[in-house]
Amino acid sequence: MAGACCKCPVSLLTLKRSLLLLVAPRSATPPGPSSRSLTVVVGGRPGERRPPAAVSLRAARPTALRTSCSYQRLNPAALLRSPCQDSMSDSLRTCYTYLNQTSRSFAAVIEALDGDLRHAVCIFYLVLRSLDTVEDDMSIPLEKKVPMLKDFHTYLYQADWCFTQSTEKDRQVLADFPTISLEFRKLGQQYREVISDICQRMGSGMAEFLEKKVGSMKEWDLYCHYVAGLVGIGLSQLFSASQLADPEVGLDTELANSLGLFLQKTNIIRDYLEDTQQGRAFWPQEAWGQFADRLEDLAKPEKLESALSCLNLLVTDALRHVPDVLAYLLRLRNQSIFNFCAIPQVMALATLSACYNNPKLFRGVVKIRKGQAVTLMMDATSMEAVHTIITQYSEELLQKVSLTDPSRAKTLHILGVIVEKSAPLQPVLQSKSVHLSPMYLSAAMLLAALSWQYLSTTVSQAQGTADLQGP
Ligand code: D61
Ligand code: MG
Repeated sequence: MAGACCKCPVSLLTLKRSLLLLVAPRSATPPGPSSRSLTVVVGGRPGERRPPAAVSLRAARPTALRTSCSYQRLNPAALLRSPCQDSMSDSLRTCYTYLNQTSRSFAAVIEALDGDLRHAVCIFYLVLRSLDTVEDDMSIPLEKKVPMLKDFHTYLYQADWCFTQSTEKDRQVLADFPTISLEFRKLGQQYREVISDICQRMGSGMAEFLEKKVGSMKEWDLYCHYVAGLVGIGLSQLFSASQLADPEVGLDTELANSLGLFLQKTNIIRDYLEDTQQGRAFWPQEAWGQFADRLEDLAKPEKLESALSCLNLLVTDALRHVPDVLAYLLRLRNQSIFNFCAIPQVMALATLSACYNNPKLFRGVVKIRKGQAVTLMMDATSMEAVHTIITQYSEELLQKVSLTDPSRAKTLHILGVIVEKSAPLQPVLQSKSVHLSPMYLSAAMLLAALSWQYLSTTVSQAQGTADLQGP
């Protein structure tokens, strides 16, 4: 097992403190135009350096996953303890500064990871953020960008490679790439191999999509696989390499891919307006082509009904990944890895629920409330809690499904599957009388409501078809 870097007991508490800092208001510059992080709640990735007090460089002792619903409460006395600091090289410290500057969504959960996995994931993030900065930079001509993306993995072993001409918000990671690649080369071989392999595959995938649009739904899955599914796959291999997760976690690439697809699709759906205003198109043509001649037309007020149908179709497609996410989380045994994986996923579900059937998505930014985000981040630390959260959002979504939505039957079906998977059968009968928890009862009632709605929808659709076909 990967050893702890120092002896101070760092637990969920540390993460929760970091998360509170994460959502605390700060005077960062507004997110840059291409920012696609998971911080629907608090804006995008900050454009300016985080104050040193908010940068929490802490190591953690590996912790087994909590299995009960007994939530750890914040202990005010513990808040007064000073966080332990690693003995870190200047270059590694700089990497953590870059992590905090470039990721508001993932920095806190990465910093709370146990043992040497923390550094590996931090460097993995920075390498891929650098690659993505090249992909997003519209000022680099295609004939230069394509080979850069394809060769990027080789720069990891060129000590002085850097790129100083980027115009992107995160250009510093490219300008100071030697600091990142130095720390990469210090990682264990088992980590370096994973990072380099994913970097190579993502770079080629990005290059492939520079020259073509996202057409079919299959191509949507493929693009999201390259830019986010591969992150899930690489992370899972890093977890297993650290021995903080079982080998099967790293081997099951389908489940790992789904975690990334769920996050990326959510961001692509949410960022419709920002992306189209900048001439970027990530919504698949197979979806929007059913409702409009041009993707930008969905933002026209007279197209609202079509726009909502298209939006709901894409949300329904993204929800397909939730059962895999649950199956993946069930395999995790380490608390820090569980938090790292579960928190972004529940935030994404909350975002999807806020976006579903929401006309505001075509006029501006859809946000989930700050308080809602804090609750999610604090709570999503056990499988039971994740089940409860998912059931609640399924219920919220169910209430929004309109009778006339073309994807209604599909949406109800996938919500039914999700709720079923979120309400595992009570394994133990606690006394002679059968005791069912409120969570179980609520899920069962929701499932019954879903089945009823689903059946009525499919029956009325069948009748509609029969009517059309005549006797
Ligand atoms: C568990 C925990 C975190 C996970 C995961 C499983 C599976 C996948 C991911 C995180 C990746 C989620 C990507 C969602 C955010 N999308 C982007 O940042 C887009 O760029 C994708 C390519 C770069 C990926 C960099 C990355 C992100 C998160 C990480 C990570 C690497 C490494 C470790 C942990 C988390 C987006 O970026 C635009 C922008 O934000 O400027 C884009 O260009 O579409
Ligand atoms: Mg990108």
